[in-house]
Amino acid sequence: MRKEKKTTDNWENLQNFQARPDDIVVSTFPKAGTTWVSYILDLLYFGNTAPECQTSLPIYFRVPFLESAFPGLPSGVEQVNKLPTTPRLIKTHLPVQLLPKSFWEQNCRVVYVARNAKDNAVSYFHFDRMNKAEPEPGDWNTFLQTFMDGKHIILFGPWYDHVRGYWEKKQTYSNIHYMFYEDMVGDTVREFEGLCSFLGLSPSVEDRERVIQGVHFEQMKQNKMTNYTTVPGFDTKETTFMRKGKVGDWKNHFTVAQNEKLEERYKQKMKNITLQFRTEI
Ligand code: PPS
Repeated sequence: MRKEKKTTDNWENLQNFQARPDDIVVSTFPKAGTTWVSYILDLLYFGNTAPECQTSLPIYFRVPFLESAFPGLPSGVEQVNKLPTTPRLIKTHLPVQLLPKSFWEQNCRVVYVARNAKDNAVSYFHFDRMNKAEPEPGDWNTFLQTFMDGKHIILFGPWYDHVRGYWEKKQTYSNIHYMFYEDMVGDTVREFEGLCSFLGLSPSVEDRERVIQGVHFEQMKQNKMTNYTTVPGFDTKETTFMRKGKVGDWKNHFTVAQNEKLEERYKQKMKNITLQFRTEI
């Protein structure tokens, strides 16, 4: 809530953000694979031209979080405005209707990553346990209830509306590339190729290998520039940002009753849509 308050203080600035046509937006509901795709993009565009950044600048400075407004740090908008790179890679969790309109006017490319609701909820729960800048998430059952009710994070709205909003936008705005976390885990190479094709990039065999190796879960978990261990507000004693990186961990968390309840809610909220998720691979 505290973070949301700061973001709303900066709301006008955010909504008036001036996009450039070559900006690339990475949009997700939190914990759906933002850092993974951000790092793929960063390596693709700047792995060769700015290799020193790979060892000195954490990913959250290279791909700023647009709506962020943390005390003592420049806002996300200020950080993006100061980015020296072309293209600018920009992270957001804003739901489609709150994304600054300039991105649409400039016909910017948007890479959206969606993750199945069950694993997304589990990942978010552990993240909230670790993130001391946010209120405690309570126990798993309490957390899951607020997540299912769509009340967990007001600014980004319910998971259902988020994934649905970008899916529906894609029907009329062709510059959205809609990806699934489960597909990325299942076949990283194929998803990487699809992303390159959307971006109009044809990396050399060596570059392709370098990116694919570099973005492997274990590599990113060890890499201080991508594993978020440099963030002071994260208490990593019990869990870490790069936690498991798996599809289906929800099975280790949900009771049968919790699963039935989510399935029921899911059916109501996700009817009349062609969007399909896999909860195991
Ligand atoms: S955030 O805070 O919204 O930016 O978090 P986000 O990066 O979207 O999501 C974090 C989850 O993504 C997993 N992750 C990965 N999985 C597989 N492979 C790679 N390379 C990878 N990088 C990040 C990370 O482990 C979090 O998921 P969980 O399930 O908690 O492990």
